[in-house]
Amino acid sequence: MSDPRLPIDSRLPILAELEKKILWLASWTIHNANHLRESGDGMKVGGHQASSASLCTIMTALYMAALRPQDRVAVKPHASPIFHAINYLMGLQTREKLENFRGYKGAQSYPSRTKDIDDVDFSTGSVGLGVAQTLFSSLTQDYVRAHGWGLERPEGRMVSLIGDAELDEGNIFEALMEGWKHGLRNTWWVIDYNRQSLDAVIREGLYDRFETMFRNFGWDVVTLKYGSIQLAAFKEKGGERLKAWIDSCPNQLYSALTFQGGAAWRKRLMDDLGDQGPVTQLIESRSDAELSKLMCNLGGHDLASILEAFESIDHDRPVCFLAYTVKGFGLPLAGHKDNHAGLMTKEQMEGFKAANAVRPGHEWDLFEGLSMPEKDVRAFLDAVPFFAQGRRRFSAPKLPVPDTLDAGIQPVMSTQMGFGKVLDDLARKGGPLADRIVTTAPDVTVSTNLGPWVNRRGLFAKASMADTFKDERIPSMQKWEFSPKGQHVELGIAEMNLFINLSALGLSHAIFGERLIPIGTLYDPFISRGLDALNYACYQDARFMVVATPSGVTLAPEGGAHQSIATPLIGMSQDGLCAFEPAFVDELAVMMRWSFDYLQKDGEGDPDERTWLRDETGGSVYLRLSTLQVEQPQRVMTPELESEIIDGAYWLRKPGPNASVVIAYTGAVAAEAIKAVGLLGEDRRDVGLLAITSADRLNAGWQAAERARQRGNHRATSHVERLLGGLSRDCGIVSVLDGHPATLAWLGSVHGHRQKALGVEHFGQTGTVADLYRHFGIDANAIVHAAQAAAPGRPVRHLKALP
Ligand SMILES: Cc1ncc(C[n+]2csc(CCOP(=O)(O)OP(=O)(O)O)c2C)c(N)n1
Ligand SMILES: [Mg+2]
Repeated sequence: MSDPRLPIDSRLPILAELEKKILWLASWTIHNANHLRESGDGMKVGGHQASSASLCTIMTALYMAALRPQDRVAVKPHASPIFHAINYLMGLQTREKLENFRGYKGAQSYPSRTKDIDDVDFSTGSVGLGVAQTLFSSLTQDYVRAHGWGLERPEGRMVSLIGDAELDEGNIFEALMEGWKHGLRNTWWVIDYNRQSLDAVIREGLYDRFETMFRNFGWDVVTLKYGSIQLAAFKEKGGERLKAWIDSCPNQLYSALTFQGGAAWRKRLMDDLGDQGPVTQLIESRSDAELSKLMCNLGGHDLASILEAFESIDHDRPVCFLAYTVKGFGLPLAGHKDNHAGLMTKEQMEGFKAANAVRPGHEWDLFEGLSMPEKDVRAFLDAVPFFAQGRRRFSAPKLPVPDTLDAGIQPVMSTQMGFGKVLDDLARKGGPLADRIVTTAPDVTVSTNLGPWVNRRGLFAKASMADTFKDERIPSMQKWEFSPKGQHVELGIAEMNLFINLSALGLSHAIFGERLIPIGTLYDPFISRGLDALNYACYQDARFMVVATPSGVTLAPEGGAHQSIATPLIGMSQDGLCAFEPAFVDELAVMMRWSFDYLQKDGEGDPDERTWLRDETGGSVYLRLSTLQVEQPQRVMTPELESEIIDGAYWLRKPGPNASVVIAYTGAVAAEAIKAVGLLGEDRRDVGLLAITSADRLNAGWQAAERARQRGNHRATSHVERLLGGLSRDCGIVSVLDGHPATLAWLGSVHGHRQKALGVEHFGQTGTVADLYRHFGIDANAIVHAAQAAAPGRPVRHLKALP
C-alpha cells in the first residue's frame, strides 16, 4: 500500500490516518514535556505546537510517501516534534527520549545530527542555515559524481522544509545566487506559507515576491494554495466568488477567522458575500464544522494535492513548493497570531485526546485510536520507501596521509606562502589524499595563495570551459580552466556561503559515502561575517580545514578595516574546531599533516592521558596565518618537536634554573619576542621563550586535566602544566600575540605566576607593521617593558621609554 507506483487515491486513507497519528504524537510529546516541566523547574516548552502542526500534512506526505532513501532533508527547527514522532512511528526514536523532550539527554528541541538518536540528515536551529545546507549539499553531490565517485548509488534530492519567516534570513538569498551560478539541481524547498512568524502575521503580498525571486534564479515554482475540498467548492455555483474572496482576504483576517472557527467564518462570509442566491446557498449548506474545514483546507493541508505535486516532478531542476498552511492546523490554537509560544491547556488536550480516540494511559501506543486494522498500518509502515533500507548514514575509508609535507622552506617567508607551497606540492605529487582535496574560497583564491594549487588542479564546473586569456595567449599567472574534474570551487564573496559549502563538502563521507578533504580560505577578519555558519558546520560535525589569511594588525597597510582581533578567541571557544597559529613554516607543515589525519578521525571520546585532549574523535581545523615574511629557523624537525607543536607549545629557548621571566608568544610576533629575549639578556638571567602554536589545544588540555583531577585522577597533568611546572614561583610571564590579549592571559593561572598579557584591543589604525606593533604595544620594546614589570630587578638598559 506504500508503493509509490500505486495511485495516490489508494494510499490516501492510510496516509490520512498516519497524519492524525503523527500530529497526536507530536502534540502529546510537547504537552507531556511541558506538563512535567511545569511541575518541575517551570521551564515552558514553547514555540513547537502551532509551528509543528502547520507542517504535519506536508511531512506526512514526504516521509511516508514521496521521499526515497537517497533523499536528505533539513526540517524547520520548530517542526522537530513532527520529525521525532515520525521516527518514533518507524521505531527510530524512543518513548523515553520523547517523554524527556527538551530535557537532559532527551529528544532535541531542533533536529540534531549529532545529539539526536533518530536519523537526522541536517541539523537545524539557527533559521536559514539548514535551508542553504541543502543547496550546497546538492552541489556537493554534483561534485562527487562529476569526479566519478559514488555512481553506484542513485542521485538524491536535497529537501528543505522552510518557515515563511525563515526566508527573511539573508544567507538564503546568498545561497540562491550561488546555486544559480553552479547550475543547481535536485533541490526541493518547501515553504510552509502559514503567513505567521514568531511575533506576527507577515506582510501582504509576500507570495509574489517569493515567486518572482525563485523564478529569477531559475527555479520552478509550484503553488499549493487550495485543497481539494476548496477546489470542489469553487466548482459549485457561487464558488468563483468564494475563491475571489479567499484570494483577496488579508492574512491577518484569515488567521483571525481561522482561530475563531465556523460561526465566525459564516458571519463574515455572509456579510461580505451573502447574495440570497448561490453563494448564500454554498455557505448555508454547510455546518459550522464543515465550513471551518472548507476554509482551512489550504493546499498545504491537502494530502492529495501535496502528493500529486511531489510525485509529478519528473526532472532535476530545483523546485520551490509554496504551500499555503495554517499555523496550528488541527489544534485549538490554529491561526491565533500569538500562537507561536501557545500551548494547549489541559482541558484542550483532554478534548484532543478524545477526538483522537486515545484512552488515558495509552498515549504512546503506536496504533491507539486508529480506525484501520493494525496489521494494515504495520504493513504500510514496513514498506515506506524512505526508511526501507535502514539507516541512511554512511562512512568512508580513511585516506592515507603522507609522513611529511613539503613546504618548500625559504630562509625568509610567510606562513601564507608556506600554505600555498604545501598545497602546490601535494597537487604536483598527487595521490589519494591530493585527489580528494577540494578547495573553496569566497573570491579570495589568489589573495589567500591558492593560485598554485588551482593552476595545477583546475576549477570545478559541471561543463568544461576554456580559459579565454590562455587561448588568446595573453600572459597570466592564473590558469582558470573549468572542468568537471577541477578541484577548486570558486564562490562569490559571501562568507556564509563559504562555511555552508564547507559544511556540505565536509559531510560528504556521511551523506554520500565519499570522503572529501575540504579546505576553505578567507581573510581572517571575515570569519566573523560567516561565524554562525561556521558554528553550524561544526555543530553538524562536518570536517574541513579553514585557512584564514592575512590576520591581525600584521596585515598593516592592507587597511585598518581588515584587521582581526577576536579571531584567536573564536578559535579557542568554537567547539569542534581545533585552532592553530604557527609562527614558522615548518610548524605549519606539521600542523597540516596532523590535520589531514584529524579531519578523518571518528573514534571514541576517551582522552589521551598525555594531553588530556580527545583527539580520537576528530574534528575540523582552523589555521590562522600571516602574510608577514619572517626569518625561518634552521632546524631539523624531530618527532618530539612535532608532537609539542601539535600539543600547543614548545620552548624555543628553555628557561634556565634562575629564570625570573619567560616570554610566551603566538604567531607573527615571534620575531619581536625573539628580539625582546635578546634585549633582556644582559639584565635578566635565563629568560625562556615559549612558542605557543595552539592556545586552543593548550588551554583545552589544561581544563580537561583539571576536570580529571576533580574526578579523582590526581596524576592527570596537561602539556602546559608540564611546560610551566619547572618555573620558580616568582618567575613572571609576558604573553604576546597579534590578537586579543585574553587569548593567552590565562597562562599565569596554570601555576600561579604573575603575568602581563600583551595583545591588540583596538583596531582601525593603518601604517607599517613596525608602526602598528609599536602603537599597540606588541613590539620588542613593549615586551621588554612588560618583562621588567613582571620580573622586578635592575632596570633593563635597552628599554626605550614608552610613548
Ligand atoms: C537565526 C535565528 N534567529 C532567530 C530565531 C528564533 N526563531 C525561531 S523560529 C522563528 C520564526 C518562526 O517563523 P516561521 O519561520 O514563519 O515559522 P513558523 O513558526 O511560522 O512555523 C524565530 C524568529 C532562530 N531560531 N534563529
Ligand atoms: Mg510562518
